[in-house]
Amino acid sequence: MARGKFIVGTNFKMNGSKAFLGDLVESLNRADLDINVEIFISPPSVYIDHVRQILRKDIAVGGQNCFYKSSGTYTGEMSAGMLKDVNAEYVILGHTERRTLFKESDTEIGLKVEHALAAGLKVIACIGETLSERESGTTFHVLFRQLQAIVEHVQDWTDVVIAYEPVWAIGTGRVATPEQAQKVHAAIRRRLKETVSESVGERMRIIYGGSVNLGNARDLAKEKDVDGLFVGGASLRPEFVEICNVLR
Ligand code: G2H
Repeated sequence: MARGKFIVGTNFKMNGSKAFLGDLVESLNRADLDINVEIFISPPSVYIDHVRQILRKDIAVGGQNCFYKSSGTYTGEMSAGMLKDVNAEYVILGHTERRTLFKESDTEIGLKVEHALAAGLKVIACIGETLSERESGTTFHVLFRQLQAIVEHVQDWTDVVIAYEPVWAIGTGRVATPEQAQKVHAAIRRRLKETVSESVGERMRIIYGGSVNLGNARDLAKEKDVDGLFVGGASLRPEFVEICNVLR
């Protein structure tokens, strides 16, 4: 069963400015990019509309978060419909920084995934264990708990991508080894086969994030259950273009 294109996505987090993003977009617009790779970039929300207007159309734009209500008295929040309105195609949900710094629960993330899919966005649903959870042997327990909260809120999985982002690898320079990533991705796939269906598990694109850079991208991408790369820090540097071409 076909799994869809390899994905390379960014999470710019709270970085950049209109000028910086303008330069970055210009370099992507000029780049010779692999047509076999699906690419999306996720600027801070205030820049999404601008970036969408200046960026080449074969690269998608995504949001880094959205709320689970369509509109109303939710100061500071944005809905999935609003992201759609400015032509975002993707939204990142459940990133560890949302879970820890902004206290988002598994349930809240499940609700957000449901809301975003209903609005027609594609969802990058993030799950990941902390270092202490890994060291205490609870990695799979934690990942499957986070995954279950998403499973309970999804009917149609067509527009879902799972991002495995070990918290201990995020922004630390300590990337998971290809073997570590493969082992977890295979386990997530197996779990989806057991809890959702054989075909959803088989077709699900599971991407890896956490200190991805040009030096480790190729080896990670070779693993059979690594269906893409999710890039933070390195996406703000010129090497991002080469990471996009990692399959060449
Ligand atoms: C994890 C990752 C982006 P970085 O958040 O998904 O960031 O590559 O900086 O570890």
